[in-house]
Amino acid sequence: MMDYPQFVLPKIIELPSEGVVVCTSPSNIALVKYWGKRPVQLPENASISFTLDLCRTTTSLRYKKRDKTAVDFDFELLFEGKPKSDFKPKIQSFFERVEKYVPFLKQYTFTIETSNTFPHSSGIASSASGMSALAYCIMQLEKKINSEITDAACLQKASFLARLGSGSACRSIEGPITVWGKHQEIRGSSDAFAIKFPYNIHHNFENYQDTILLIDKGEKQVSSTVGHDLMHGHPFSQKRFEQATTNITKLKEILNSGDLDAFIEVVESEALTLHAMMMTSLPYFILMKPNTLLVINKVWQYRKETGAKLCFTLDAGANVHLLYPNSEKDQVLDFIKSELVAYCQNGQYISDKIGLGAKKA
Ligand code: 2P0
Repeated sequence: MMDYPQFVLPKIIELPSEGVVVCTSPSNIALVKYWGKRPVQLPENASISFTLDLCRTTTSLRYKKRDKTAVDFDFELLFEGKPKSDFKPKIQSFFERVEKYVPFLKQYTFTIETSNTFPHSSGIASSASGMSALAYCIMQLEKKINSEITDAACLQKASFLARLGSGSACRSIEGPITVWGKHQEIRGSSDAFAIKFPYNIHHNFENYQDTILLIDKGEKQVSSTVGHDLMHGHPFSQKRFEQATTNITKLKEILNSGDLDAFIEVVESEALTLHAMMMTSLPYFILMKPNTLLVINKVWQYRKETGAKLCFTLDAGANVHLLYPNSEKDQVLDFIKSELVAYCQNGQYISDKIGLGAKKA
């Protein structure tokens, strides 16, 4: 039986012969983290994230109809203008996974050109922006084939496809806040795709800021695939998945009430728990660097002294995301420049904020 029949393209009448679609999609930062999955690309717990605005991937998908349908996919990949063969396997397996939902892929020769607004190997999740941008491009092509698809269905299918490329990517299609994973208290939530947070969001979160401190740009010690895998047989995994579920319930309330102290508590606890899971798996990893800890302590000290609502979160790496309300922007940026830049590699940081997701470029 076919899984998710609602995402299978109805009979194809006519295919456009050639053209190009260009899309751009942002990264996102999880507040409640996705860490642990089961086949195929289904999360062990629901996660919720801020969609970012400026950290983006722009992808152009050039398509040309082949003379006859072949058994293989035919695509070329250019990253920042140059051929990039090491990205090909990931796209090959993405195509294999999504083909049954977008069965026209083998009928085209594709040239995929992609570039990021953020530095390569900066530790910013390029799989989230990259896979969501590609999925969104594919849906722009599907729209030309299936003009009856509604905008809402198109967004949902883009998220569904993006998930099959990289789990967190499904949360980048829409914004400002998305939820991925079935959760009893989030209406319409699903393991198969992310949805826009379907409740009222307090104005405290409008234009919420995320300044990303680039602490260490070294190669990732643990790929996300390995990382997720470490949650199988992990001594604390079940408790962790339950905790994430409870934290989503808490955040649902916090996003509505605007209680920033409660927000800080959930978000920082989630970040440290994610790293605690890695420190307590076998094999074990420490992905924070000394400067990560120094920054965290500075943030706590600043908060204590000023009462600011600044907090941190972490991805599966050493970089620190600083989250704070737009109303505190000037003071926090002064603090970052005077106290935190010294801990960043080459003094690098990226000022981003909450954003609205993928779009045509
Ligand atoms: C997240 N991360 O929720 C968590 C927190 C990193 C830390 O999702 O294997 O690249 O492609 O599904 O999405 C990173 O993992 O993993 C991730 P795959 P993905 O954002």
